Amino acid sequence: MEKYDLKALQSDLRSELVNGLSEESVEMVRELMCRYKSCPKDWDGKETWSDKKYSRTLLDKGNGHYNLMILCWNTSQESPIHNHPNSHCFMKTLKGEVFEELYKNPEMASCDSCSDCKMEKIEDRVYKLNDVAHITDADGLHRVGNKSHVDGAVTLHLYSPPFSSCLKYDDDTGRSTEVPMGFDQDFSEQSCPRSCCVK
Ligand code: CSS
Ligand code: FE2
Repeated sequence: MEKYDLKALQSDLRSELVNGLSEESVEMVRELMCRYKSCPKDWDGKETWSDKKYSRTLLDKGNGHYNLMILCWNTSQESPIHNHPNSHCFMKTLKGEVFEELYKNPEMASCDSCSDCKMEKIEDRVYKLNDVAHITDADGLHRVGNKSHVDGAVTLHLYSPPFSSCLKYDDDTGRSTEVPMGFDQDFSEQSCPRSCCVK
């Protein structure tokens, strides 16, 4: 059987999301990301590691319908609690293991009087090699990170529609601040816009 590598996944994502993500295509995207089994040579040269913050490397702009990217989480690095504005977030573990803390979205809370509420955690989750997660703001907000003091972790993310800033939330007050989200590397120009030949 022909190997289902990252190029094949990118090509299938292009086809599946040619008109953007619909509710019906959510399961298909999840299945495609599950079907792909992590192989480090597929993203050879696309990892980058920082001591300051997890890094973000853009692989594909999906004709404007989504962003596909690789995140490298150095030891003990984590994100703030954040949202994914009006977007679907799919995350697959390519290397190591990442944790996810899921929080209630204060925007969905019924308590109007409360503008200073500690963020309420709903669940702790762990995503091992090849696991795929999916979240929208309706499910909640999350913090993602790498608890290991020894090993880095690598994750593959698909956001549809794409976004270039998100809200981060203060743990103690629930107050949000808009933060721009840049890329440390961009390989998207190397992806052919046609689904037949993603490089
Ligand atoms: N949303 C974060 C990563 S955790 S899903 C980001 O894209 O930087
Ligand atoms: Fe996230």
